[in-house]
Amino acid sequence: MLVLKRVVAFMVTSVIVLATGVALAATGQPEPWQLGMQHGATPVMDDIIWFHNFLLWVISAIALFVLALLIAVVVKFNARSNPVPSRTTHNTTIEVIWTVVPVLILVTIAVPSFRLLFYQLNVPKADVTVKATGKQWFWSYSYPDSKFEFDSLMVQDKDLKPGQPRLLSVDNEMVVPVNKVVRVLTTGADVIHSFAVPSFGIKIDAIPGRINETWFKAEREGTYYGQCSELCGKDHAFMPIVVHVVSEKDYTAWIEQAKKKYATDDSRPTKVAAAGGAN
Ligand SMILES: [Cu+2]
Repeated sequence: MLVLKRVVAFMVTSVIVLATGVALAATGQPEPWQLGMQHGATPVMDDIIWFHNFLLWVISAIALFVLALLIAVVVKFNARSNPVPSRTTHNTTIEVIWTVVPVLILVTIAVPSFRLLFYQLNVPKADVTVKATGKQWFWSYSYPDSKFEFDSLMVQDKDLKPGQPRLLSVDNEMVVPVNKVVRVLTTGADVIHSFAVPSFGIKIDAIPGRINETWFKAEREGTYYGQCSELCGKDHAFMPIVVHVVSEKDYTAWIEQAKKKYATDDSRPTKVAAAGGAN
């Protein structure tokens, strides 16, 4: 009985979620018992969620229609209730309908699908550029406009502070301003990784020897979590991505502070070169 109750509760929740198109997770990270996708924080993700829900309605209607046809066939045309079967082999009207209707359905799906694809792939003029380099097994973020780079490593279980989600928190977060177009360049330093943040609707391979490009515009401040999404070795599961979206003012302050914190010592390579030359 308990199992039945749970199943019914699950189905009722599913129907409510499907009917309203509401994703339960609004925090930029996965949640226990989450149904649907993580809440969108960018216009691209909002469109992806819309498209997903739209397709769910289409496919549910098709599945129910086919189920109804099957039941009608089973009930009306079994050997007992229909002992003398019809010898009809062709019906032009029905043949035209079952060709044209699927074509119309596919066109209805293709239009928003291609529109979304172009929206994702056309990178608008960027306000901020961040290069994410996948390494075994952590990410490095570089801000070419401000000329600094830093590593972002997962916080180990024993070092977690209250409120930090396990396996998703990092020591140095990537920080970006709210409501600005952020261009993300990705590359790999060793093997193929993949930079993915579900709430932003981005997932793009980070491939050694080439630069990939995607973009997002976060419309709400907050902390958004993602993970490497290309199997890249033994610690693939332990190289999370954390993007902290802050106000323009906080972003400027962070940039100033980060420039000092992550400053690379330009004099060092020169010294090494000089030392090498002396020998
Ligand atoms: Cu990886």
